[in-house]
Amino acid sequence: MTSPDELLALARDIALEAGELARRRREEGVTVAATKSALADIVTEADREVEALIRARLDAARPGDAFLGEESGADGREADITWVVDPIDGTVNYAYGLPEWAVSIAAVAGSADPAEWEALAGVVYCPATGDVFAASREGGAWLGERRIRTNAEVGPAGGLIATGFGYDPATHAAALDQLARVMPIARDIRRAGAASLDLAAVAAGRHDAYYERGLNPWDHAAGALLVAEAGGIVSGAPGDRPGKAMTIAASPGIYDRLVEVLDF
Ligand code: LIP
Repeated sequence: MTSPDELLALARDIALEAGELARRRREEGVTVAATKSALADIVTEADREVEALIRARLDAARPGDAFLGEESGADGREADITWVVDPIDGTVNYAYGLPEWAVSIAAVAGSADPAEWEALAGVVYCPATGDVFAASREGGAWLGERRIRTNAEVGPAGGLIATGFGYDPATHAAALDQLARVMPIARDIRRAGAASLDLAAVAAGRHDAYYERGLNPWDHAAGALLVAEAGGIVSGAPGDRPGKAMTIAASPGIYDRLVEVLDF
């Protein structure tokens, strides 16, 4: 069986190549190819091209593995390892020319079901900043060569808490009600627009917590491993795995308070 660190080395190499392609396409100008689940949910030609590159590199290196990508879906293979990929997480930021977008690649044991998989390795690469966040199971979480950990404690002013809003306008009223309940425990709120980078920020102590409803497996597969390996707590609703219903990632010093105000 390939070790998590070997899977991580492959994921990192591919993420760097994919991120460079995405960065070049951004400089050349971005074309929206289609909308998906809602008018605001766009896919660019670069999303599709970058995912095709990642898929080709993984197929060449590990032809027996399975694949689940945001743009091309699941290949339906039965395999010991499944690669869960968001080629450009933060697509809207990418299309507008904002820097908060990332290549997110994770390797999981078992199926591509967040309720069942065991995350083994994950990389979140932000070409705009050069930040390479990486984690392997029981290997810790890293930013470049530096080991990262969630914040040891949350100050008296409250937590720096990130969140996001889904593409479906029908979900926004409930999300705003939830945000109103969170504000009393927050020093401030951040909304960066890329779940993988929000999760990486929790792992690196740049956020105290992050929560969002409606995430897809590829949005959180790598970032959730980063947070867990950095000493944070990752869940869906309490006792559940992260998923569509809810994703929560927090330093231990604020997790319980956040769960309480989210009021499941
Ligand atoms: C995005 C997430 C973000 C969420 C957006 C969207 P995409 O993923 O990273 O956190 O708020 O609605 O789901 O579509 O850019 O890959």
